[in-house]
Amino acid sequence: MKIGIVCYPTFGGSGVVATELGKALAEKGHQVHFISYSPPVRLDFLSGNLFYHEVSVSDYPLFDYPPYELVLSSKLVDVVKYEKLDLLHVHYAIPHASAAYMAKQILASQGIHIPFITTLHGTDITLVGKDPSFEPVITFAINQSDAVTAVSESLKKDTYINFPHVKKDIQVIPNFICLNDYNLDGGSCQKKMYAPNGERLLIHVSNFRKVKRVEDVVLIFDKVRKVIPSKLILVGDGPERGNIEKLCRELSFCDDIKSLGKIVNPEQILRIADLFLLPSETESFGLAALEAMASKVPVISTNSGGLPEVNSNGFSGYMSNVGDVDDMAKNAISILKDDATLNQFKSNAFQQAKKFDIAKILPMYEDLYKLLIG
Ligand code: GMT
Repeated sequence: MKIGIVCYPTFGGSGVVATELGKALAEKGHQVHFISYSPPVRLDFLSGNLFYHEVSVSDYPLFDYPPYELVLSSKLVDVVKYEKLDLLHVHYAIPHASAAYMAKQILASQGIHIPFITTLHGTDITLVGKDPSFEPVITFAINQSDAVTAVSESLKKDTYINFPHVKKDIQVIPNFICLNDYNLDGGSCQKKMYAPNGERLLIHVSNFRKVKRVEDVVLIFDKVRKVIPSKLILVGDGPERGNIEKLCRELSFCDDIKSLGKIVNPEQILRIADLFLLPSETESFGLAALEAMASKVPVISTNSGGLPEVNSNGFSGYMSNVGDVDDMAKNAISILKDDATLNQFKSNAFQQAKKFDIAKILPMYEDLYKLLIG
């Protein structure tokens, strides 16, 4: 099949899922064309059947708000026509679904018929998408998609609640990881750099948006370190990073926290961690938690959104109510308290991650593609 994938090229989960999906499809022999405004960060190679098409937005002074959606639509028309694509798969509804709809109509007027799939990822529905100014367009674009998928049951439910006029049947296809990419051997020298005296290593990876509640990560860590010698690694960047680093500098245990910024392949640092902290206000899925579990790292998370579909309470980690840092710290300590318990949770986390191996999830997308192409 010849598939066009539209995504955000950034470190966010939707771009990561789209890129990993495209790479896996290409490996299976499909031809995949990524269309975005810069190369997706996880697109670390191109091959005979993996292509990238850049959407460039004109900076004409009249445009206070550059019309990205229009140039994306035009690019889609161009790529579908000249690369003879069979279907488009757009990740994140805003503005990709409406751009795909526009492209589809333009192509239809030229006698070319192409289906498009919209995959809903989370904030396009739960945060950004709830803004009433987006509602009519998102509802329309979802209803006009040839197929719609959501990354969790929770997100599917939220879509019908937040967008009451959405009539489309939504199929849940969970996010995935490619377990083969997780090289779990080694790392002991690297671990010594961050935990020189054998301390436990806690880690948080996110885009440092308010929804991630990174200050709760620091509060949990403070409670844990008072009971068990530990260090904290923060990975990622975003609007809250400055505030968090300021908070850390004011704390007496500032030296126990390292903020590393963005890392393209987080598994390189996850493999040395003992515990992953994800105290988010909401997560449609929590890909970062799954990446941690694939690295044999148990997860302390909230129980909001789709997290209960990913983290198994008492098995791969624990879940608490949003903001209950006391409970999250208590659970963290119970996992870290001795090697036998920690090793059991590490092994469980890996077992849980296996449920989301790409080998199980990829055929779901392929079947959907086949159905639409007919
Ligand atoms: O978490 C973010 O803020 C980024 C966002 C995105 O669109 O890239 O992530 C969302 O999609 C991920 C991939 O499907 C999910 O794993 C995340 O849970 C989801 N984020 C939220 O729902 C807050």
